[in-house]
Order: sequence, then structure tokens, then C-alpha cells
Amino acid sequence: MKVIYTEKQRLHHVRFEFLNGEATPCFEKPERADMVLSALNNHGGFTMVEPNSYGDAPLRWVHNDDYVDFLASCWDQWVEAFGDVHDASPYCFAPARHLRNRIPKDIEGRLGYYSFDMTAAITAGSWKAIVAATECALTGVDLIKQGEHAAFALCRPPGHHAASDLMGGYCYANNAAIAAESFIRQGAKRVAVLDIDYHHGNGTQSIFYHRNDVLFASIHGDPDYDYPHYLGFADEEGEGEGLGFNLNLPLPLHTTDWSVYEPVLAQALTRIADYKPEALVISLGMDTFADDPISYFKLMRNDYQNIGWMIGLLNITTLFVFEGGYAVDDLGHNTVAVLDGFNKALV
Ligand code: Q9C
Ligand code: ZN
Repeated sequence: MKVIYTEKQRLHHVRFEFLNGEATPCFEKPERADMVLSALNNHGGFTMVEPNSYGDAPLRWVHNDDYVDFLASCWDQWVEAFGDVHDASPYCFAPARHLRNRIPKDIEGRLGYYSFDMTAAITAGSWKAIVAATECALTGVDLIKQGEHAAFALCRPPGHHAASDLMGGYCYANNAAIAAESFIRQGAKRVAVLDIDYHHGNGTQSIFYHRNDVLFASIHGDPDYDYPHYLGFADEEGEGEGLGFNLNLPLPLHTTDWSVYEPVLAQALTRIADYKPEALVISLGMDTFADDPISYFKLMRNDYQNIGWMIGLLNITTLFVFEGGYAVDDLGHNTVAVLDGFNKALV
């Protein structure tokens, strides 16, 4: 299987995030990708590929122009105002957008307007890394269009929390949504996105909520008790033409082990098989692992082999897009277990 990755993604490295009332080193860090790369190399059978250049036009397929322009210009405007000592981070937000949708001019106002939380700061190299991550996903799509059955886009920063004009949850550009849209723009009638990150893919859901050409299915910790708190409930089924094409499968935080997870994954895969998509995008978050420092599910190494196996049995061309996962010591092995299980289902 081909793995698309570029060192340019290292340029994004947020120093601190706000967790439980204090500033703590950011869990989403470049070492995460290093661990996955070394596990892939040790395992063998994976070929590393550099991404093609696509520029920022594909971001504008699923994100607003003004939001993309903001991402590109944020760091320079921040430095002008406050220097380059600290990461650019919002402190106030725009919940009154529905009353007065006005975008202020100063950087603090703009940061808050385009954020839904305080866990997506911007650093000097963020914009380059954000574009590079989308290019990894887009290259994966094009490899599949050229005949690969599957590919793995090792994206950083992750993307599934990013909505059309909002960043948050370590996410800026929605890599998986851009990949799904690329399949559509290259002729696919139906694409499915299966999000198995521990956190609900609120950004991806919102981008495709009114559409029936992209089915979104997500298995995640119950948002009544965990991040992203305000979206991801079972009664969110899509709207308008999209009604029936959004499937949320929230699970209890502390009691979800393989025996709970497996039948729900089977349910999601059955819905996807019934939909008959021409391509499948997996938002591959590895924070469902028992030892993940910010999550509560209890999946183990072997379970990841089974997840890959069950996805592989669908026999649909599949792009894996890397999302979360913060148990750095096990992250590489668990990720490889998914891809290895997928490959074994094909033979
Ligand atoms: N007490 C991804 O996995 N912090 N983002 C949650 C809950 C934000 C996760 C803290 C978690 C963002 C891509
Ligand atoms: Zn996550």
C-alpha cells in the first residue's frame, strides 16, 4: 500500500493547548507522524510517496474563500500585532453570528470568528502544513484513480473537526472532506466517509449534511459526555436532500471495548455497503485505544487488525486519512494493524 507523507507537515507544531483549566503541551505534535512512519517502515510492504502540488484551490471546494484567506494570512497579522513569541490563539468567539454576521478586522476578532474552541492555534509554519496535509489526501485520491485499490494519507494536522469556516479540535482544513469531494469531482456518483476517530467528525458532518452524494457515518464517544459536545447525536440524520445520509453512532465513554464496538462497526459497514459507494474515505483516528491520554474507549492492538479486516471485506476502493490518536508509543503499531488487517481481507 502507498503511504503519502511530507515533512512539510512538521512545520505545524502548536506549543500549548488548554486542557482541564491549564495550559499543557499540545497532544497533536509532529512526533505522532514519526511513530507511524517508523512502524510502517519496520513492518515493510508500504511505499512512501511525496504528495503532488495542488495549491489552495481544493480547500475552497469545501471551505469558504474568506476562511481560507484567513488561514493563509493569520500568522502574519498575528505577528504584526503581538510578535512571534506565542502561537496565534483565540480567546473569544462569535456565538452571535446568527444575529450579526460581521467579520471584524483585527486579528483577535478574526481568530475568534473562525474558531469554535481554543485547541486550534496557528504557528509560523501552520499554513504550509495545512495545505501539505490536504495535498497528501488529494494525492491518495489520485493514486486510487490511477488504479490503486487503497492508499493511506498520513495527514497532519488532522481535519475532521474543521467545518466550512471554522477551525477547532486541532483541525483547520478538512482533509477527508476534500478527498471525498475530489472523488465526486472526478466522476464518482456516491462516496462514503466512515469516521472512526474517538471524537465525532462534526466538521465533516456539517460539510455534507445537506447532500446525498456523500454518506457520512461516525462512531464516537457520546457527545453528551465528551468533545465535541454539541454535535454527533444519533438523531442527526441529515437535512433536505441529505436526510438519511448522515449516521451517528455514539457509544458510552468508559464501557466501550471490542464487544461493544464490533456490532456497531458492523452496522456502519452494512449501511455503507447498502449505499454502494464508488469510493470509501476512512477518517482514521486512533484515539479509541485503551491507553489514549484524552479518550476513554478500551480498544486493544488486536482490535485494530479486526477493524481493518472488516473494512477490507467491503471490497471498496479505500483512502485512509489520518486523524487523531495521542498514545504516541502505540500509535504507529495500532495504525499499521488497521492497514495490515485491511490488506489481509483482500487476499
Ligand atoms: N476533555 C482530534 O482527535 N480536547 N481532535 C478535548 C476533552 C480537544 C481532538 C478535551 C480534542 C480534539 C482530531
Ligand atoms: Zn479524535
